[in-house]
This record gives sequence, C-alpha cells and structure tokens, in this order.
Amino acid sequence: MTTSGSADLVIVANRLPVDRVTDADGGPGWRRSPGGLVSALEPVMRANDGAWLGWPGGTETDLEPFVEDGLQLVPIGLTAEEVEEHYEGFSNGTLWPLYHDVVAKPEFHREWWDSYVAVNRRFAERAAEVASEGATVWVQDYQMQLVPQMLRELRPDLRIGFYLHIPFPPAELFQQLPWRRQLLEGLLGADLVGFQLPGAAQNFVRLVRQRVGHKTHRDMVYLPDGRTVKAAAFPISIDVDSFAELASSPAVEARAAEIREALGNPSKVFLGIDRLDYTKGIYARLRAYSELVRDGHLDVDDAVFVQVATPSRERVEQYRILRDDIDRLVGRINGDLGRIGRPAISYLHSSYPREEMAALYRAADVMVVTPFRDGMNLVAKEYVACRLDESGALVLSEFAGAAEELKQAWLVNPYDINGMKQALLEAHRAPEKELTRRMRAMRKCVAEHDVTQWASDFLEELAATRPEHGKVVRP
Ligand code: GDG
Repeated sequence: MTTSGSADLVIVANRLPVDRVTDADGGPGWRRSPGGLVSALEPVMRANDGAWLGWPGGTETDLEPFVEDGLQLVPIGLTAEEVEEHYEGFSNGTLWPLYHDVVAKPEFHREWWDSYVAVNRRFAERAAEVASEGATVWVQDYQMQLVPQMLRELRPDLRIGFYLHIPFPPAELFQQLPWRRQLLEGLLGADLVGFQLPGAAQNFVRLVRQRVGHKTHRDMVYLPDGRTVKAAAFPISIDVDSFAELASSPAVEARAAEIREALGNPSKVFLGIDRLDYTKGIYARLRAYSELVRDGHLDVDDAVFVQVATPSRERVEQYRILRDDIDRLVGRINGDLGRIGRPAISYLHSSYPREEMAALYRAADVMVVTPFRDGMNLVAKEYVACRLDESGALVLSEFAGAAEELKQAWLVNPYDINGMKQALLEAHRAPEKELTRRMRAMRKCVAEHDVTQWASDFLEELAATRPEHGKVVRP
C-alpha cells in the first residue's frame, strides 16, 4: 500500500546536515554543519518542499522531525550497536577500504552486514513515509546502497536517484564481497546511479552484466520487468563563489599573513589538509618532503610543511593505528631535521573553521594532495578557488577524481616516492609565469563547474528518466 507524505524532494543521506549542540539556555539544539552538499541542495530543497533524512550522530533514538533554518529535517536514530556495526563496521571497515583499492584490508563480518541491511531498511521505510506521490528521492553514498531497491518495493511511484561520493571499484576487487549481488541489486532500485567518474559507471555496468546477468548497453541497464537504469558520471565540485568570497575578505588575508609570520616567514609553505584517513597518502607525502630536506634539496628555513589532519572515525582500529604511525613519523622527522623554533613539519590534528581553512589555502605556496585513491577530493578544488591572484602550485595524485579535471596540476603517483619528490621540487622551484599559466587554467575549470551545477545536472538527468512518470523537481 502506498502511504504518502508531503515532500516532493527527499534527500536520504547517512548524516543530517546539522550537529547536536548545547543552546544558550543549556538545552539541546542544532547547528548547521558546513559543507558543499548542503549548500548545493538547499535552494532546490526550498523550492520543492524538500526533506532531508539522516542520522544526527550519537545514539539518541526518540527524535522528532524538525525544521531548522527553513529546512525540514527528519532524524533517524541509530543504537550504539548499529553505530558500531552499520557505520563503523560495514560502512567504514568493509566498504570504505574495499572501494578504495583495498588500500587497507577490508573486514567481512556477517553481523555487520545484517546491521547494514537493518539500518538501510529503516531509512527506506522512513523515506517512504515522507515522500509525496510521485516525488523524487535522492539517496547519497555508500552507507545507503540498499535503500533504492527497498524504497522502490515500498513506493513504486517514486523517481529514485543514487549518488556515490567515493570510487566504485573494478570487478576484480568488488567480487570479494560476500554480499556483492545484494549490493548491486540494491543500487538497481534507482532510475539513475551517479558516480564521480565515467570509469566507475563502467565498472558498475560491467558488474551488473556479469554478476546479476541483466542486459546492458553502454550506460544503460535493462531489467527483466522493462524498467531501465542509467549509470553516469557527475563529478562533484564546491561552492566556488563562497570560497572566493571568503578568501578575498580582509580578515582572511590578514590571517594568512599571520600564519606565514608564525611559521617564521619561510620563502615557501607546503600544505596538506585531509581527514586523517589511510586513503589520503599523508604518510608517504611527509616522507617525500622529509627526504628532500634530509638530502639538502630543501632547507627548513625556506620550505616548511603544514599538515592539517582532521580527526576522523577515531573508533575504527585502522584509523587509530594510522594516527599513531603519523605521530611517530612527524616526531622523528622534526627530531632529526628541525631546529629550535623551526620544526620541519607543523602537524595539527584538529579541525578548523572555514575562515581558517581559507587563510591556510591563501598562505600556502604548494598544496600537496596525494591520496592513494579518492572519489574526487574537494580540498584540491578549494585551494584553486582561493588562489585569487593566480599564484600557487598544486601537486595532485593521479588517483584522485579531481585529476581528470585539474590537468595543469603537477600530477603524481603517490606510490612513487621519488616521483613525488621530483614533483614537489619542481612545484617549489617553478617560475611565476608557469605557476600563473597553470593556475589560471585550473581556476577556469573550477569556476565553470560548481556544486550547484553538479546538483542540477544530476536532478535534470534524473527527471529525464521515466519522463511519463512522477513530478518533476525543478532546480
Ligand atoms: C568524500 C570523498 C569526495 C577538512 N578539514 C576541515 C574541513 N574539511 C573539509 C574540506 C573539504 C571536505 O572537508 C573534505 O572533502 P574531500 O573531498 O577532500 O574528502 P572526503 O571527506 O573523503 O569526502 C571525496 C567528497 O566525499 C565529496 O563527494 O570529493 O573523494 O572521499 O570540503 O574543506 N572543513 C573545515 N574544517 C576542517 O578542519 N571547516
């Protein structure tokens, strides 16, 4: 039976776009979490009676829907056990490493899978209650891959889109998953499955053909019931104007100068900003830099490295091990190569407001982004958006999705330490004219594809699927 709610556009994501905070009067309240996805979807949600479903973090379970800043938010609670099994377990201990080239070893546990299924079902059931007749539902990311099919069974009237923010692995890796077929069938509940890159969409279509046995042609899957599913690439981006505005503010400019001053006014500043994650290649990058200092190619007086590592998934064992490894490496490098008042690496295990991020981007001469695998990598695009004077160099891993667009970066293979050393040196020594030429081209590319465009491209393509069916959501 179809029971409809009132939302014409429903976003289903693992997290709500708000965090729990304590109000001025000491009671519980909410604060909007900053992020490109929220700002991209906000206008289209407002224009279409939108609702956002997600986990608010924590283990509160009796939360009611509420309106925050004009956005209808529907919290879905997770128990402590579900946080451990669905979120930390299957999502971040199984799928995350498996989808990132098995950079770390994925763990397969049947209880984790059971919890993943149960949580996906709860999200699908809630979305089915909230969506209006013929509404559009847009499901986000790897934690929610079963939602499209579960939702379609409950509400065949809906138009359903799915977007994967992380890479989709080649068949050779995906097939390790004991639940590979269920995941593919889960995704096939959508009308449109979006990926960061065309290669990921191709991996998906090939797997569907091989493992589920459906007919496919190019980017289309033909289901036995006559329905079609399209798989396509929609490379995500950032809110370019808001970064440019932030970076041009006098306060951020002053803060950037202050940061350089605090670092001892070195002639060049290298910068890395990442969630502390083993996919990001932080360890290898710091080694490459430290060898350049050790071998005398760089001197700590004229080239310092600032590495911001934002705390992430701290209860997952592999993340704790990584943190210890990096602590030890930074300690050793600074012990060996630093001087009084002049560490080689300024390492910050902390998260910062957006203004401070923009100031760091402005303060850095060489931005170093060297993941072993990354769906897109927004940090690379944010750096480019903040370089208003067209200065600065980007050293970028070939294995970040962003490398398909930011071709004027110094592209590196993060597994090749010597290659990275070479690229770091070249970027450090590049003449101004070359830096400007490269940065200008990258800025043009980022300016032409911002996150609002990404959202409307996806929603337009979704509206074009099954045109006879459902309401059309207007971006
Ligand atoms: C996943 C995919 C894909 C980081 N530290 C702070 C902070 N950040 C912000 C950055 C950036 C975002 O977090 C990180 O985005 P990335 O794209 O770099 O990486 P993931 O978190 O792994 O994101 C990735 C993305 O989804 C989108 O589809 O690009 O490939 O892995 O925006 O600025 N922001 C603030 N303080 C911090 O300390 N305010």
